[in-house]
Amino acid sequence: MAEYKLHCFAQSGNAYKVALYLTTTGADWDALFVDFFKGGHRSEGFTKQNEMAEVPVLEHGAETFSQSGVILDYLTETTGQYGAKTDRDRREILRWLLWDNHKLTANLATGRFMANFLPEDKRNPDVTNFLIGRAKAACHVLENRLAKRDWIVGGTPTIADFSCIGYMYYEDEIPIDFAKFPAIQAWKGRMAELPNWAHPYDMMPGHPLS
Ligand SMILES: N[C@@H](CCC(=O)N[C@@H](CS)C(=O)NCC(=O)O)C(=O)O
Repeated sequence: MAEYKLHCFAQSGNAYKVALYLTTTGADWDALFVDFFKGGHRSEGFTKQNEMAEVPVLEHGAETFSQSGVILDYLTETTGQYGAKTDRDRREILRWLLWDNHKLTANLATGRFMANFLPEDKRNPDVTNFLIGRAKAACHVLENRLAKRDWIVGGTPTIADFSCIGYMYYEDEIPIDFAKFPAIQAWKGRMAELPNWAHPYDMMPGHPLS
């Protein structure tokens, strides 16, 4: 049995943040499929592990964690990789994790969901446009940050990068012109050079949707 078990599905950028971390650090991990589109995250078995009914969930020995930011923080302790080197950087990483969850991922993920996965008769273009507008504003913030530096915090990749990259490789499913964000595009290229990088659809189960 693998050391880490990640409850995930291929369309989940939040799960990808952790899956990519586990993969590039060479951790021994297995993906446990959550059938999200059939309500698997709301099942009794799943909510016993995570009362928030959200993917991802990580199991490690007797410990179970949810919230990708918390999981990434935990993994920096167990693997010793991609964490902060100073107290100042630790706070900077936390600042970007909070921002990512609130402004970047929240809007990118929900806008993408509305545009691609919600049944067509339930889609509301006004809501989608609002979310994508918010996501674009967040992308401008990230673009400005990355225009003068290779990584979000410090001089090497950290879990802040793993968090913010979560949805970036699903670009074909997000109605944003990413060509207008050259620093983000270059950073995605650098992340894709990390060991064993793969696209989320090739890293986690459940693609294509059946
Ligand atoms: N802040 C959470 C967000 C997790 C999240 O929203 N996951 C999605 C799947 S990508 C989910 O399970 N959503 C369930 C729902 O909104 O009902 C994290 O970083 O783990």
